[in-house]
Amino acid sequence: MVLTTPTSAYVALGSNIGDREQYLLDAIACLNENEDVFIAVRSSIYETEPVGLVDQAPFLNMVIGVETQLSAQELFAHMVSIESTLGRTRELRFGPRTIDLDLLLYGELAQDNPELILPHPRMEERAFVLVPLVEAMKKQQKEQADQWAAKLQHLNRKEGVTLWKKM
Ligand code: PH2
Ligand code: MG
Ligand code: MG
Repeated sequence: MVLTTPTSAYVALGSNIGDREQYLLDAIACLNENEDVFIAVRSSIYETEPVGLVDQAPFLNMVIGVETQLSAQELFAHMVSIESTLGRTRELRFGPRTIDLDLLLYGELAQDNPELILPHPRMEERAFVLVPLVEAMKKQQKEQADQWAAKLQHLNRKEGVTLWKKM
């Protein structure tokens, strides 16, 4: 067995169909089922107004931090398979979904692979990502949290993100 130092990665979760909280919790449980993924930290759950396609139900969003031995590609593939297990269909870009799992950060990795761009290309514009990300990071990597908190400060649209369940 090859043991390598695990990488810290951050995953954003979102749901706006059905039992939204249960989808978030089921997705975390599925991620945790992989023996090479350890859930290190989770943010609170936020209720958020839809962004992009605004005529749809409000989302629940949260961010978790994981420690993983998987490569970014492997982790991403695992996330996509969880989405389909939990009934995600892709009819409309930015449209309603039972569960959406987005890989935000994988260690320091920056890559432009069109299949998986890292860091996530739209995260800096999205308060529904940055608010829970900063909360999760603060529990773990204070310095990195400050850096993202500064980006959140610069965001004009911070409204529409409400604490829904404190964790
Ligand atoms: N996800 C989208 C599009 N719009 N809006 C909110 N509030 N939360 C989301 O997770 C979200 C969205 C595409 O992934
Ligand atoms: Mg998304
Ligand atoms: Mg997605």
